[in-house]
Amino acid sequence: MKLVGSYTSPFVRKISIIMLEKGITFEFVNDAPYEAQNKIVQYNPLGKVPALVTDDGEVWFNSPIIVEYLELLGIAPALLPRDPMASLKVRQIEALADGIMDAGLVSVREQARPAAQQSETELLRQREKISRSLDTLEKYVADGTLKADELNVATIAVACAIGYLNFRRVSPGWCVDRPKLVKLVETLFQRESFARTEPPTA
Ligand SMILES: N[C@@H](CCC(=O)N[C@@H](CS)C(=O)NCC(=O)O)C(=O)O
Repeated sequence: MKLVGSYTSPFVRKISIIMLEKGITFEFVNDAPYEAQNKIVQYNPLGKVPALVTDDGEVWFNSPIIVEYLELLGIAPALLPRDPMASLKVRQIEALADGIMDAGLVSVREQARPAAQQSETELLRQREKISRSLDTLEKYVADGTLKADELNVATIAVACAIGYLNFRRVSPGWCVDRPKLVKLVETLFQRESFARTEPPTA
């Protein structure tokens, strides 16, 4: 299998981690969606990463769809519960984590524009999305919906989203007053799959 993506994308990291945890061998095709000459549209007309190319040449894109495909392969460990409603709840938290990644990405793109063109209103909207979502996640850890010792699509996505906030220094004070969430992500960050997919600093 081939995973098309960039090393800095949190969505790509989520998929890389899932494949590493399942022991699926894959070739990483490094391409940068924001660079002019990228070839990502060959795989995904939206020009977004990740895209997964199977050994049969079938292409899957949008990370939740790729997750679904990987789970369908039936390779342990299962990262979604077998019960459909329990699975949907895990997917809902994945969607929340993906939304944090989206908001982080919009913030980074906005801040990359010339200072005079940046919108403080837009940056504030994105910061508020992130803050509300993190508060919700803190509650999920407090009430046991999310567990630090449980490896599933939700905990992986949450740790990837927060890893991206740390990497891009978006909402740098995110850990203040969210001690349970801090503990959860620190537990996940200790895994080899997370260490191996840390975004490059240079
Ligand atoms: N919902 C998509 C989001 C993917 C996404 O936004 N990826 C970013 C990189 S982190 C991208 O490729 N952006 C390029 C663009 O928007 O043109 C997913 O889950 O795969």
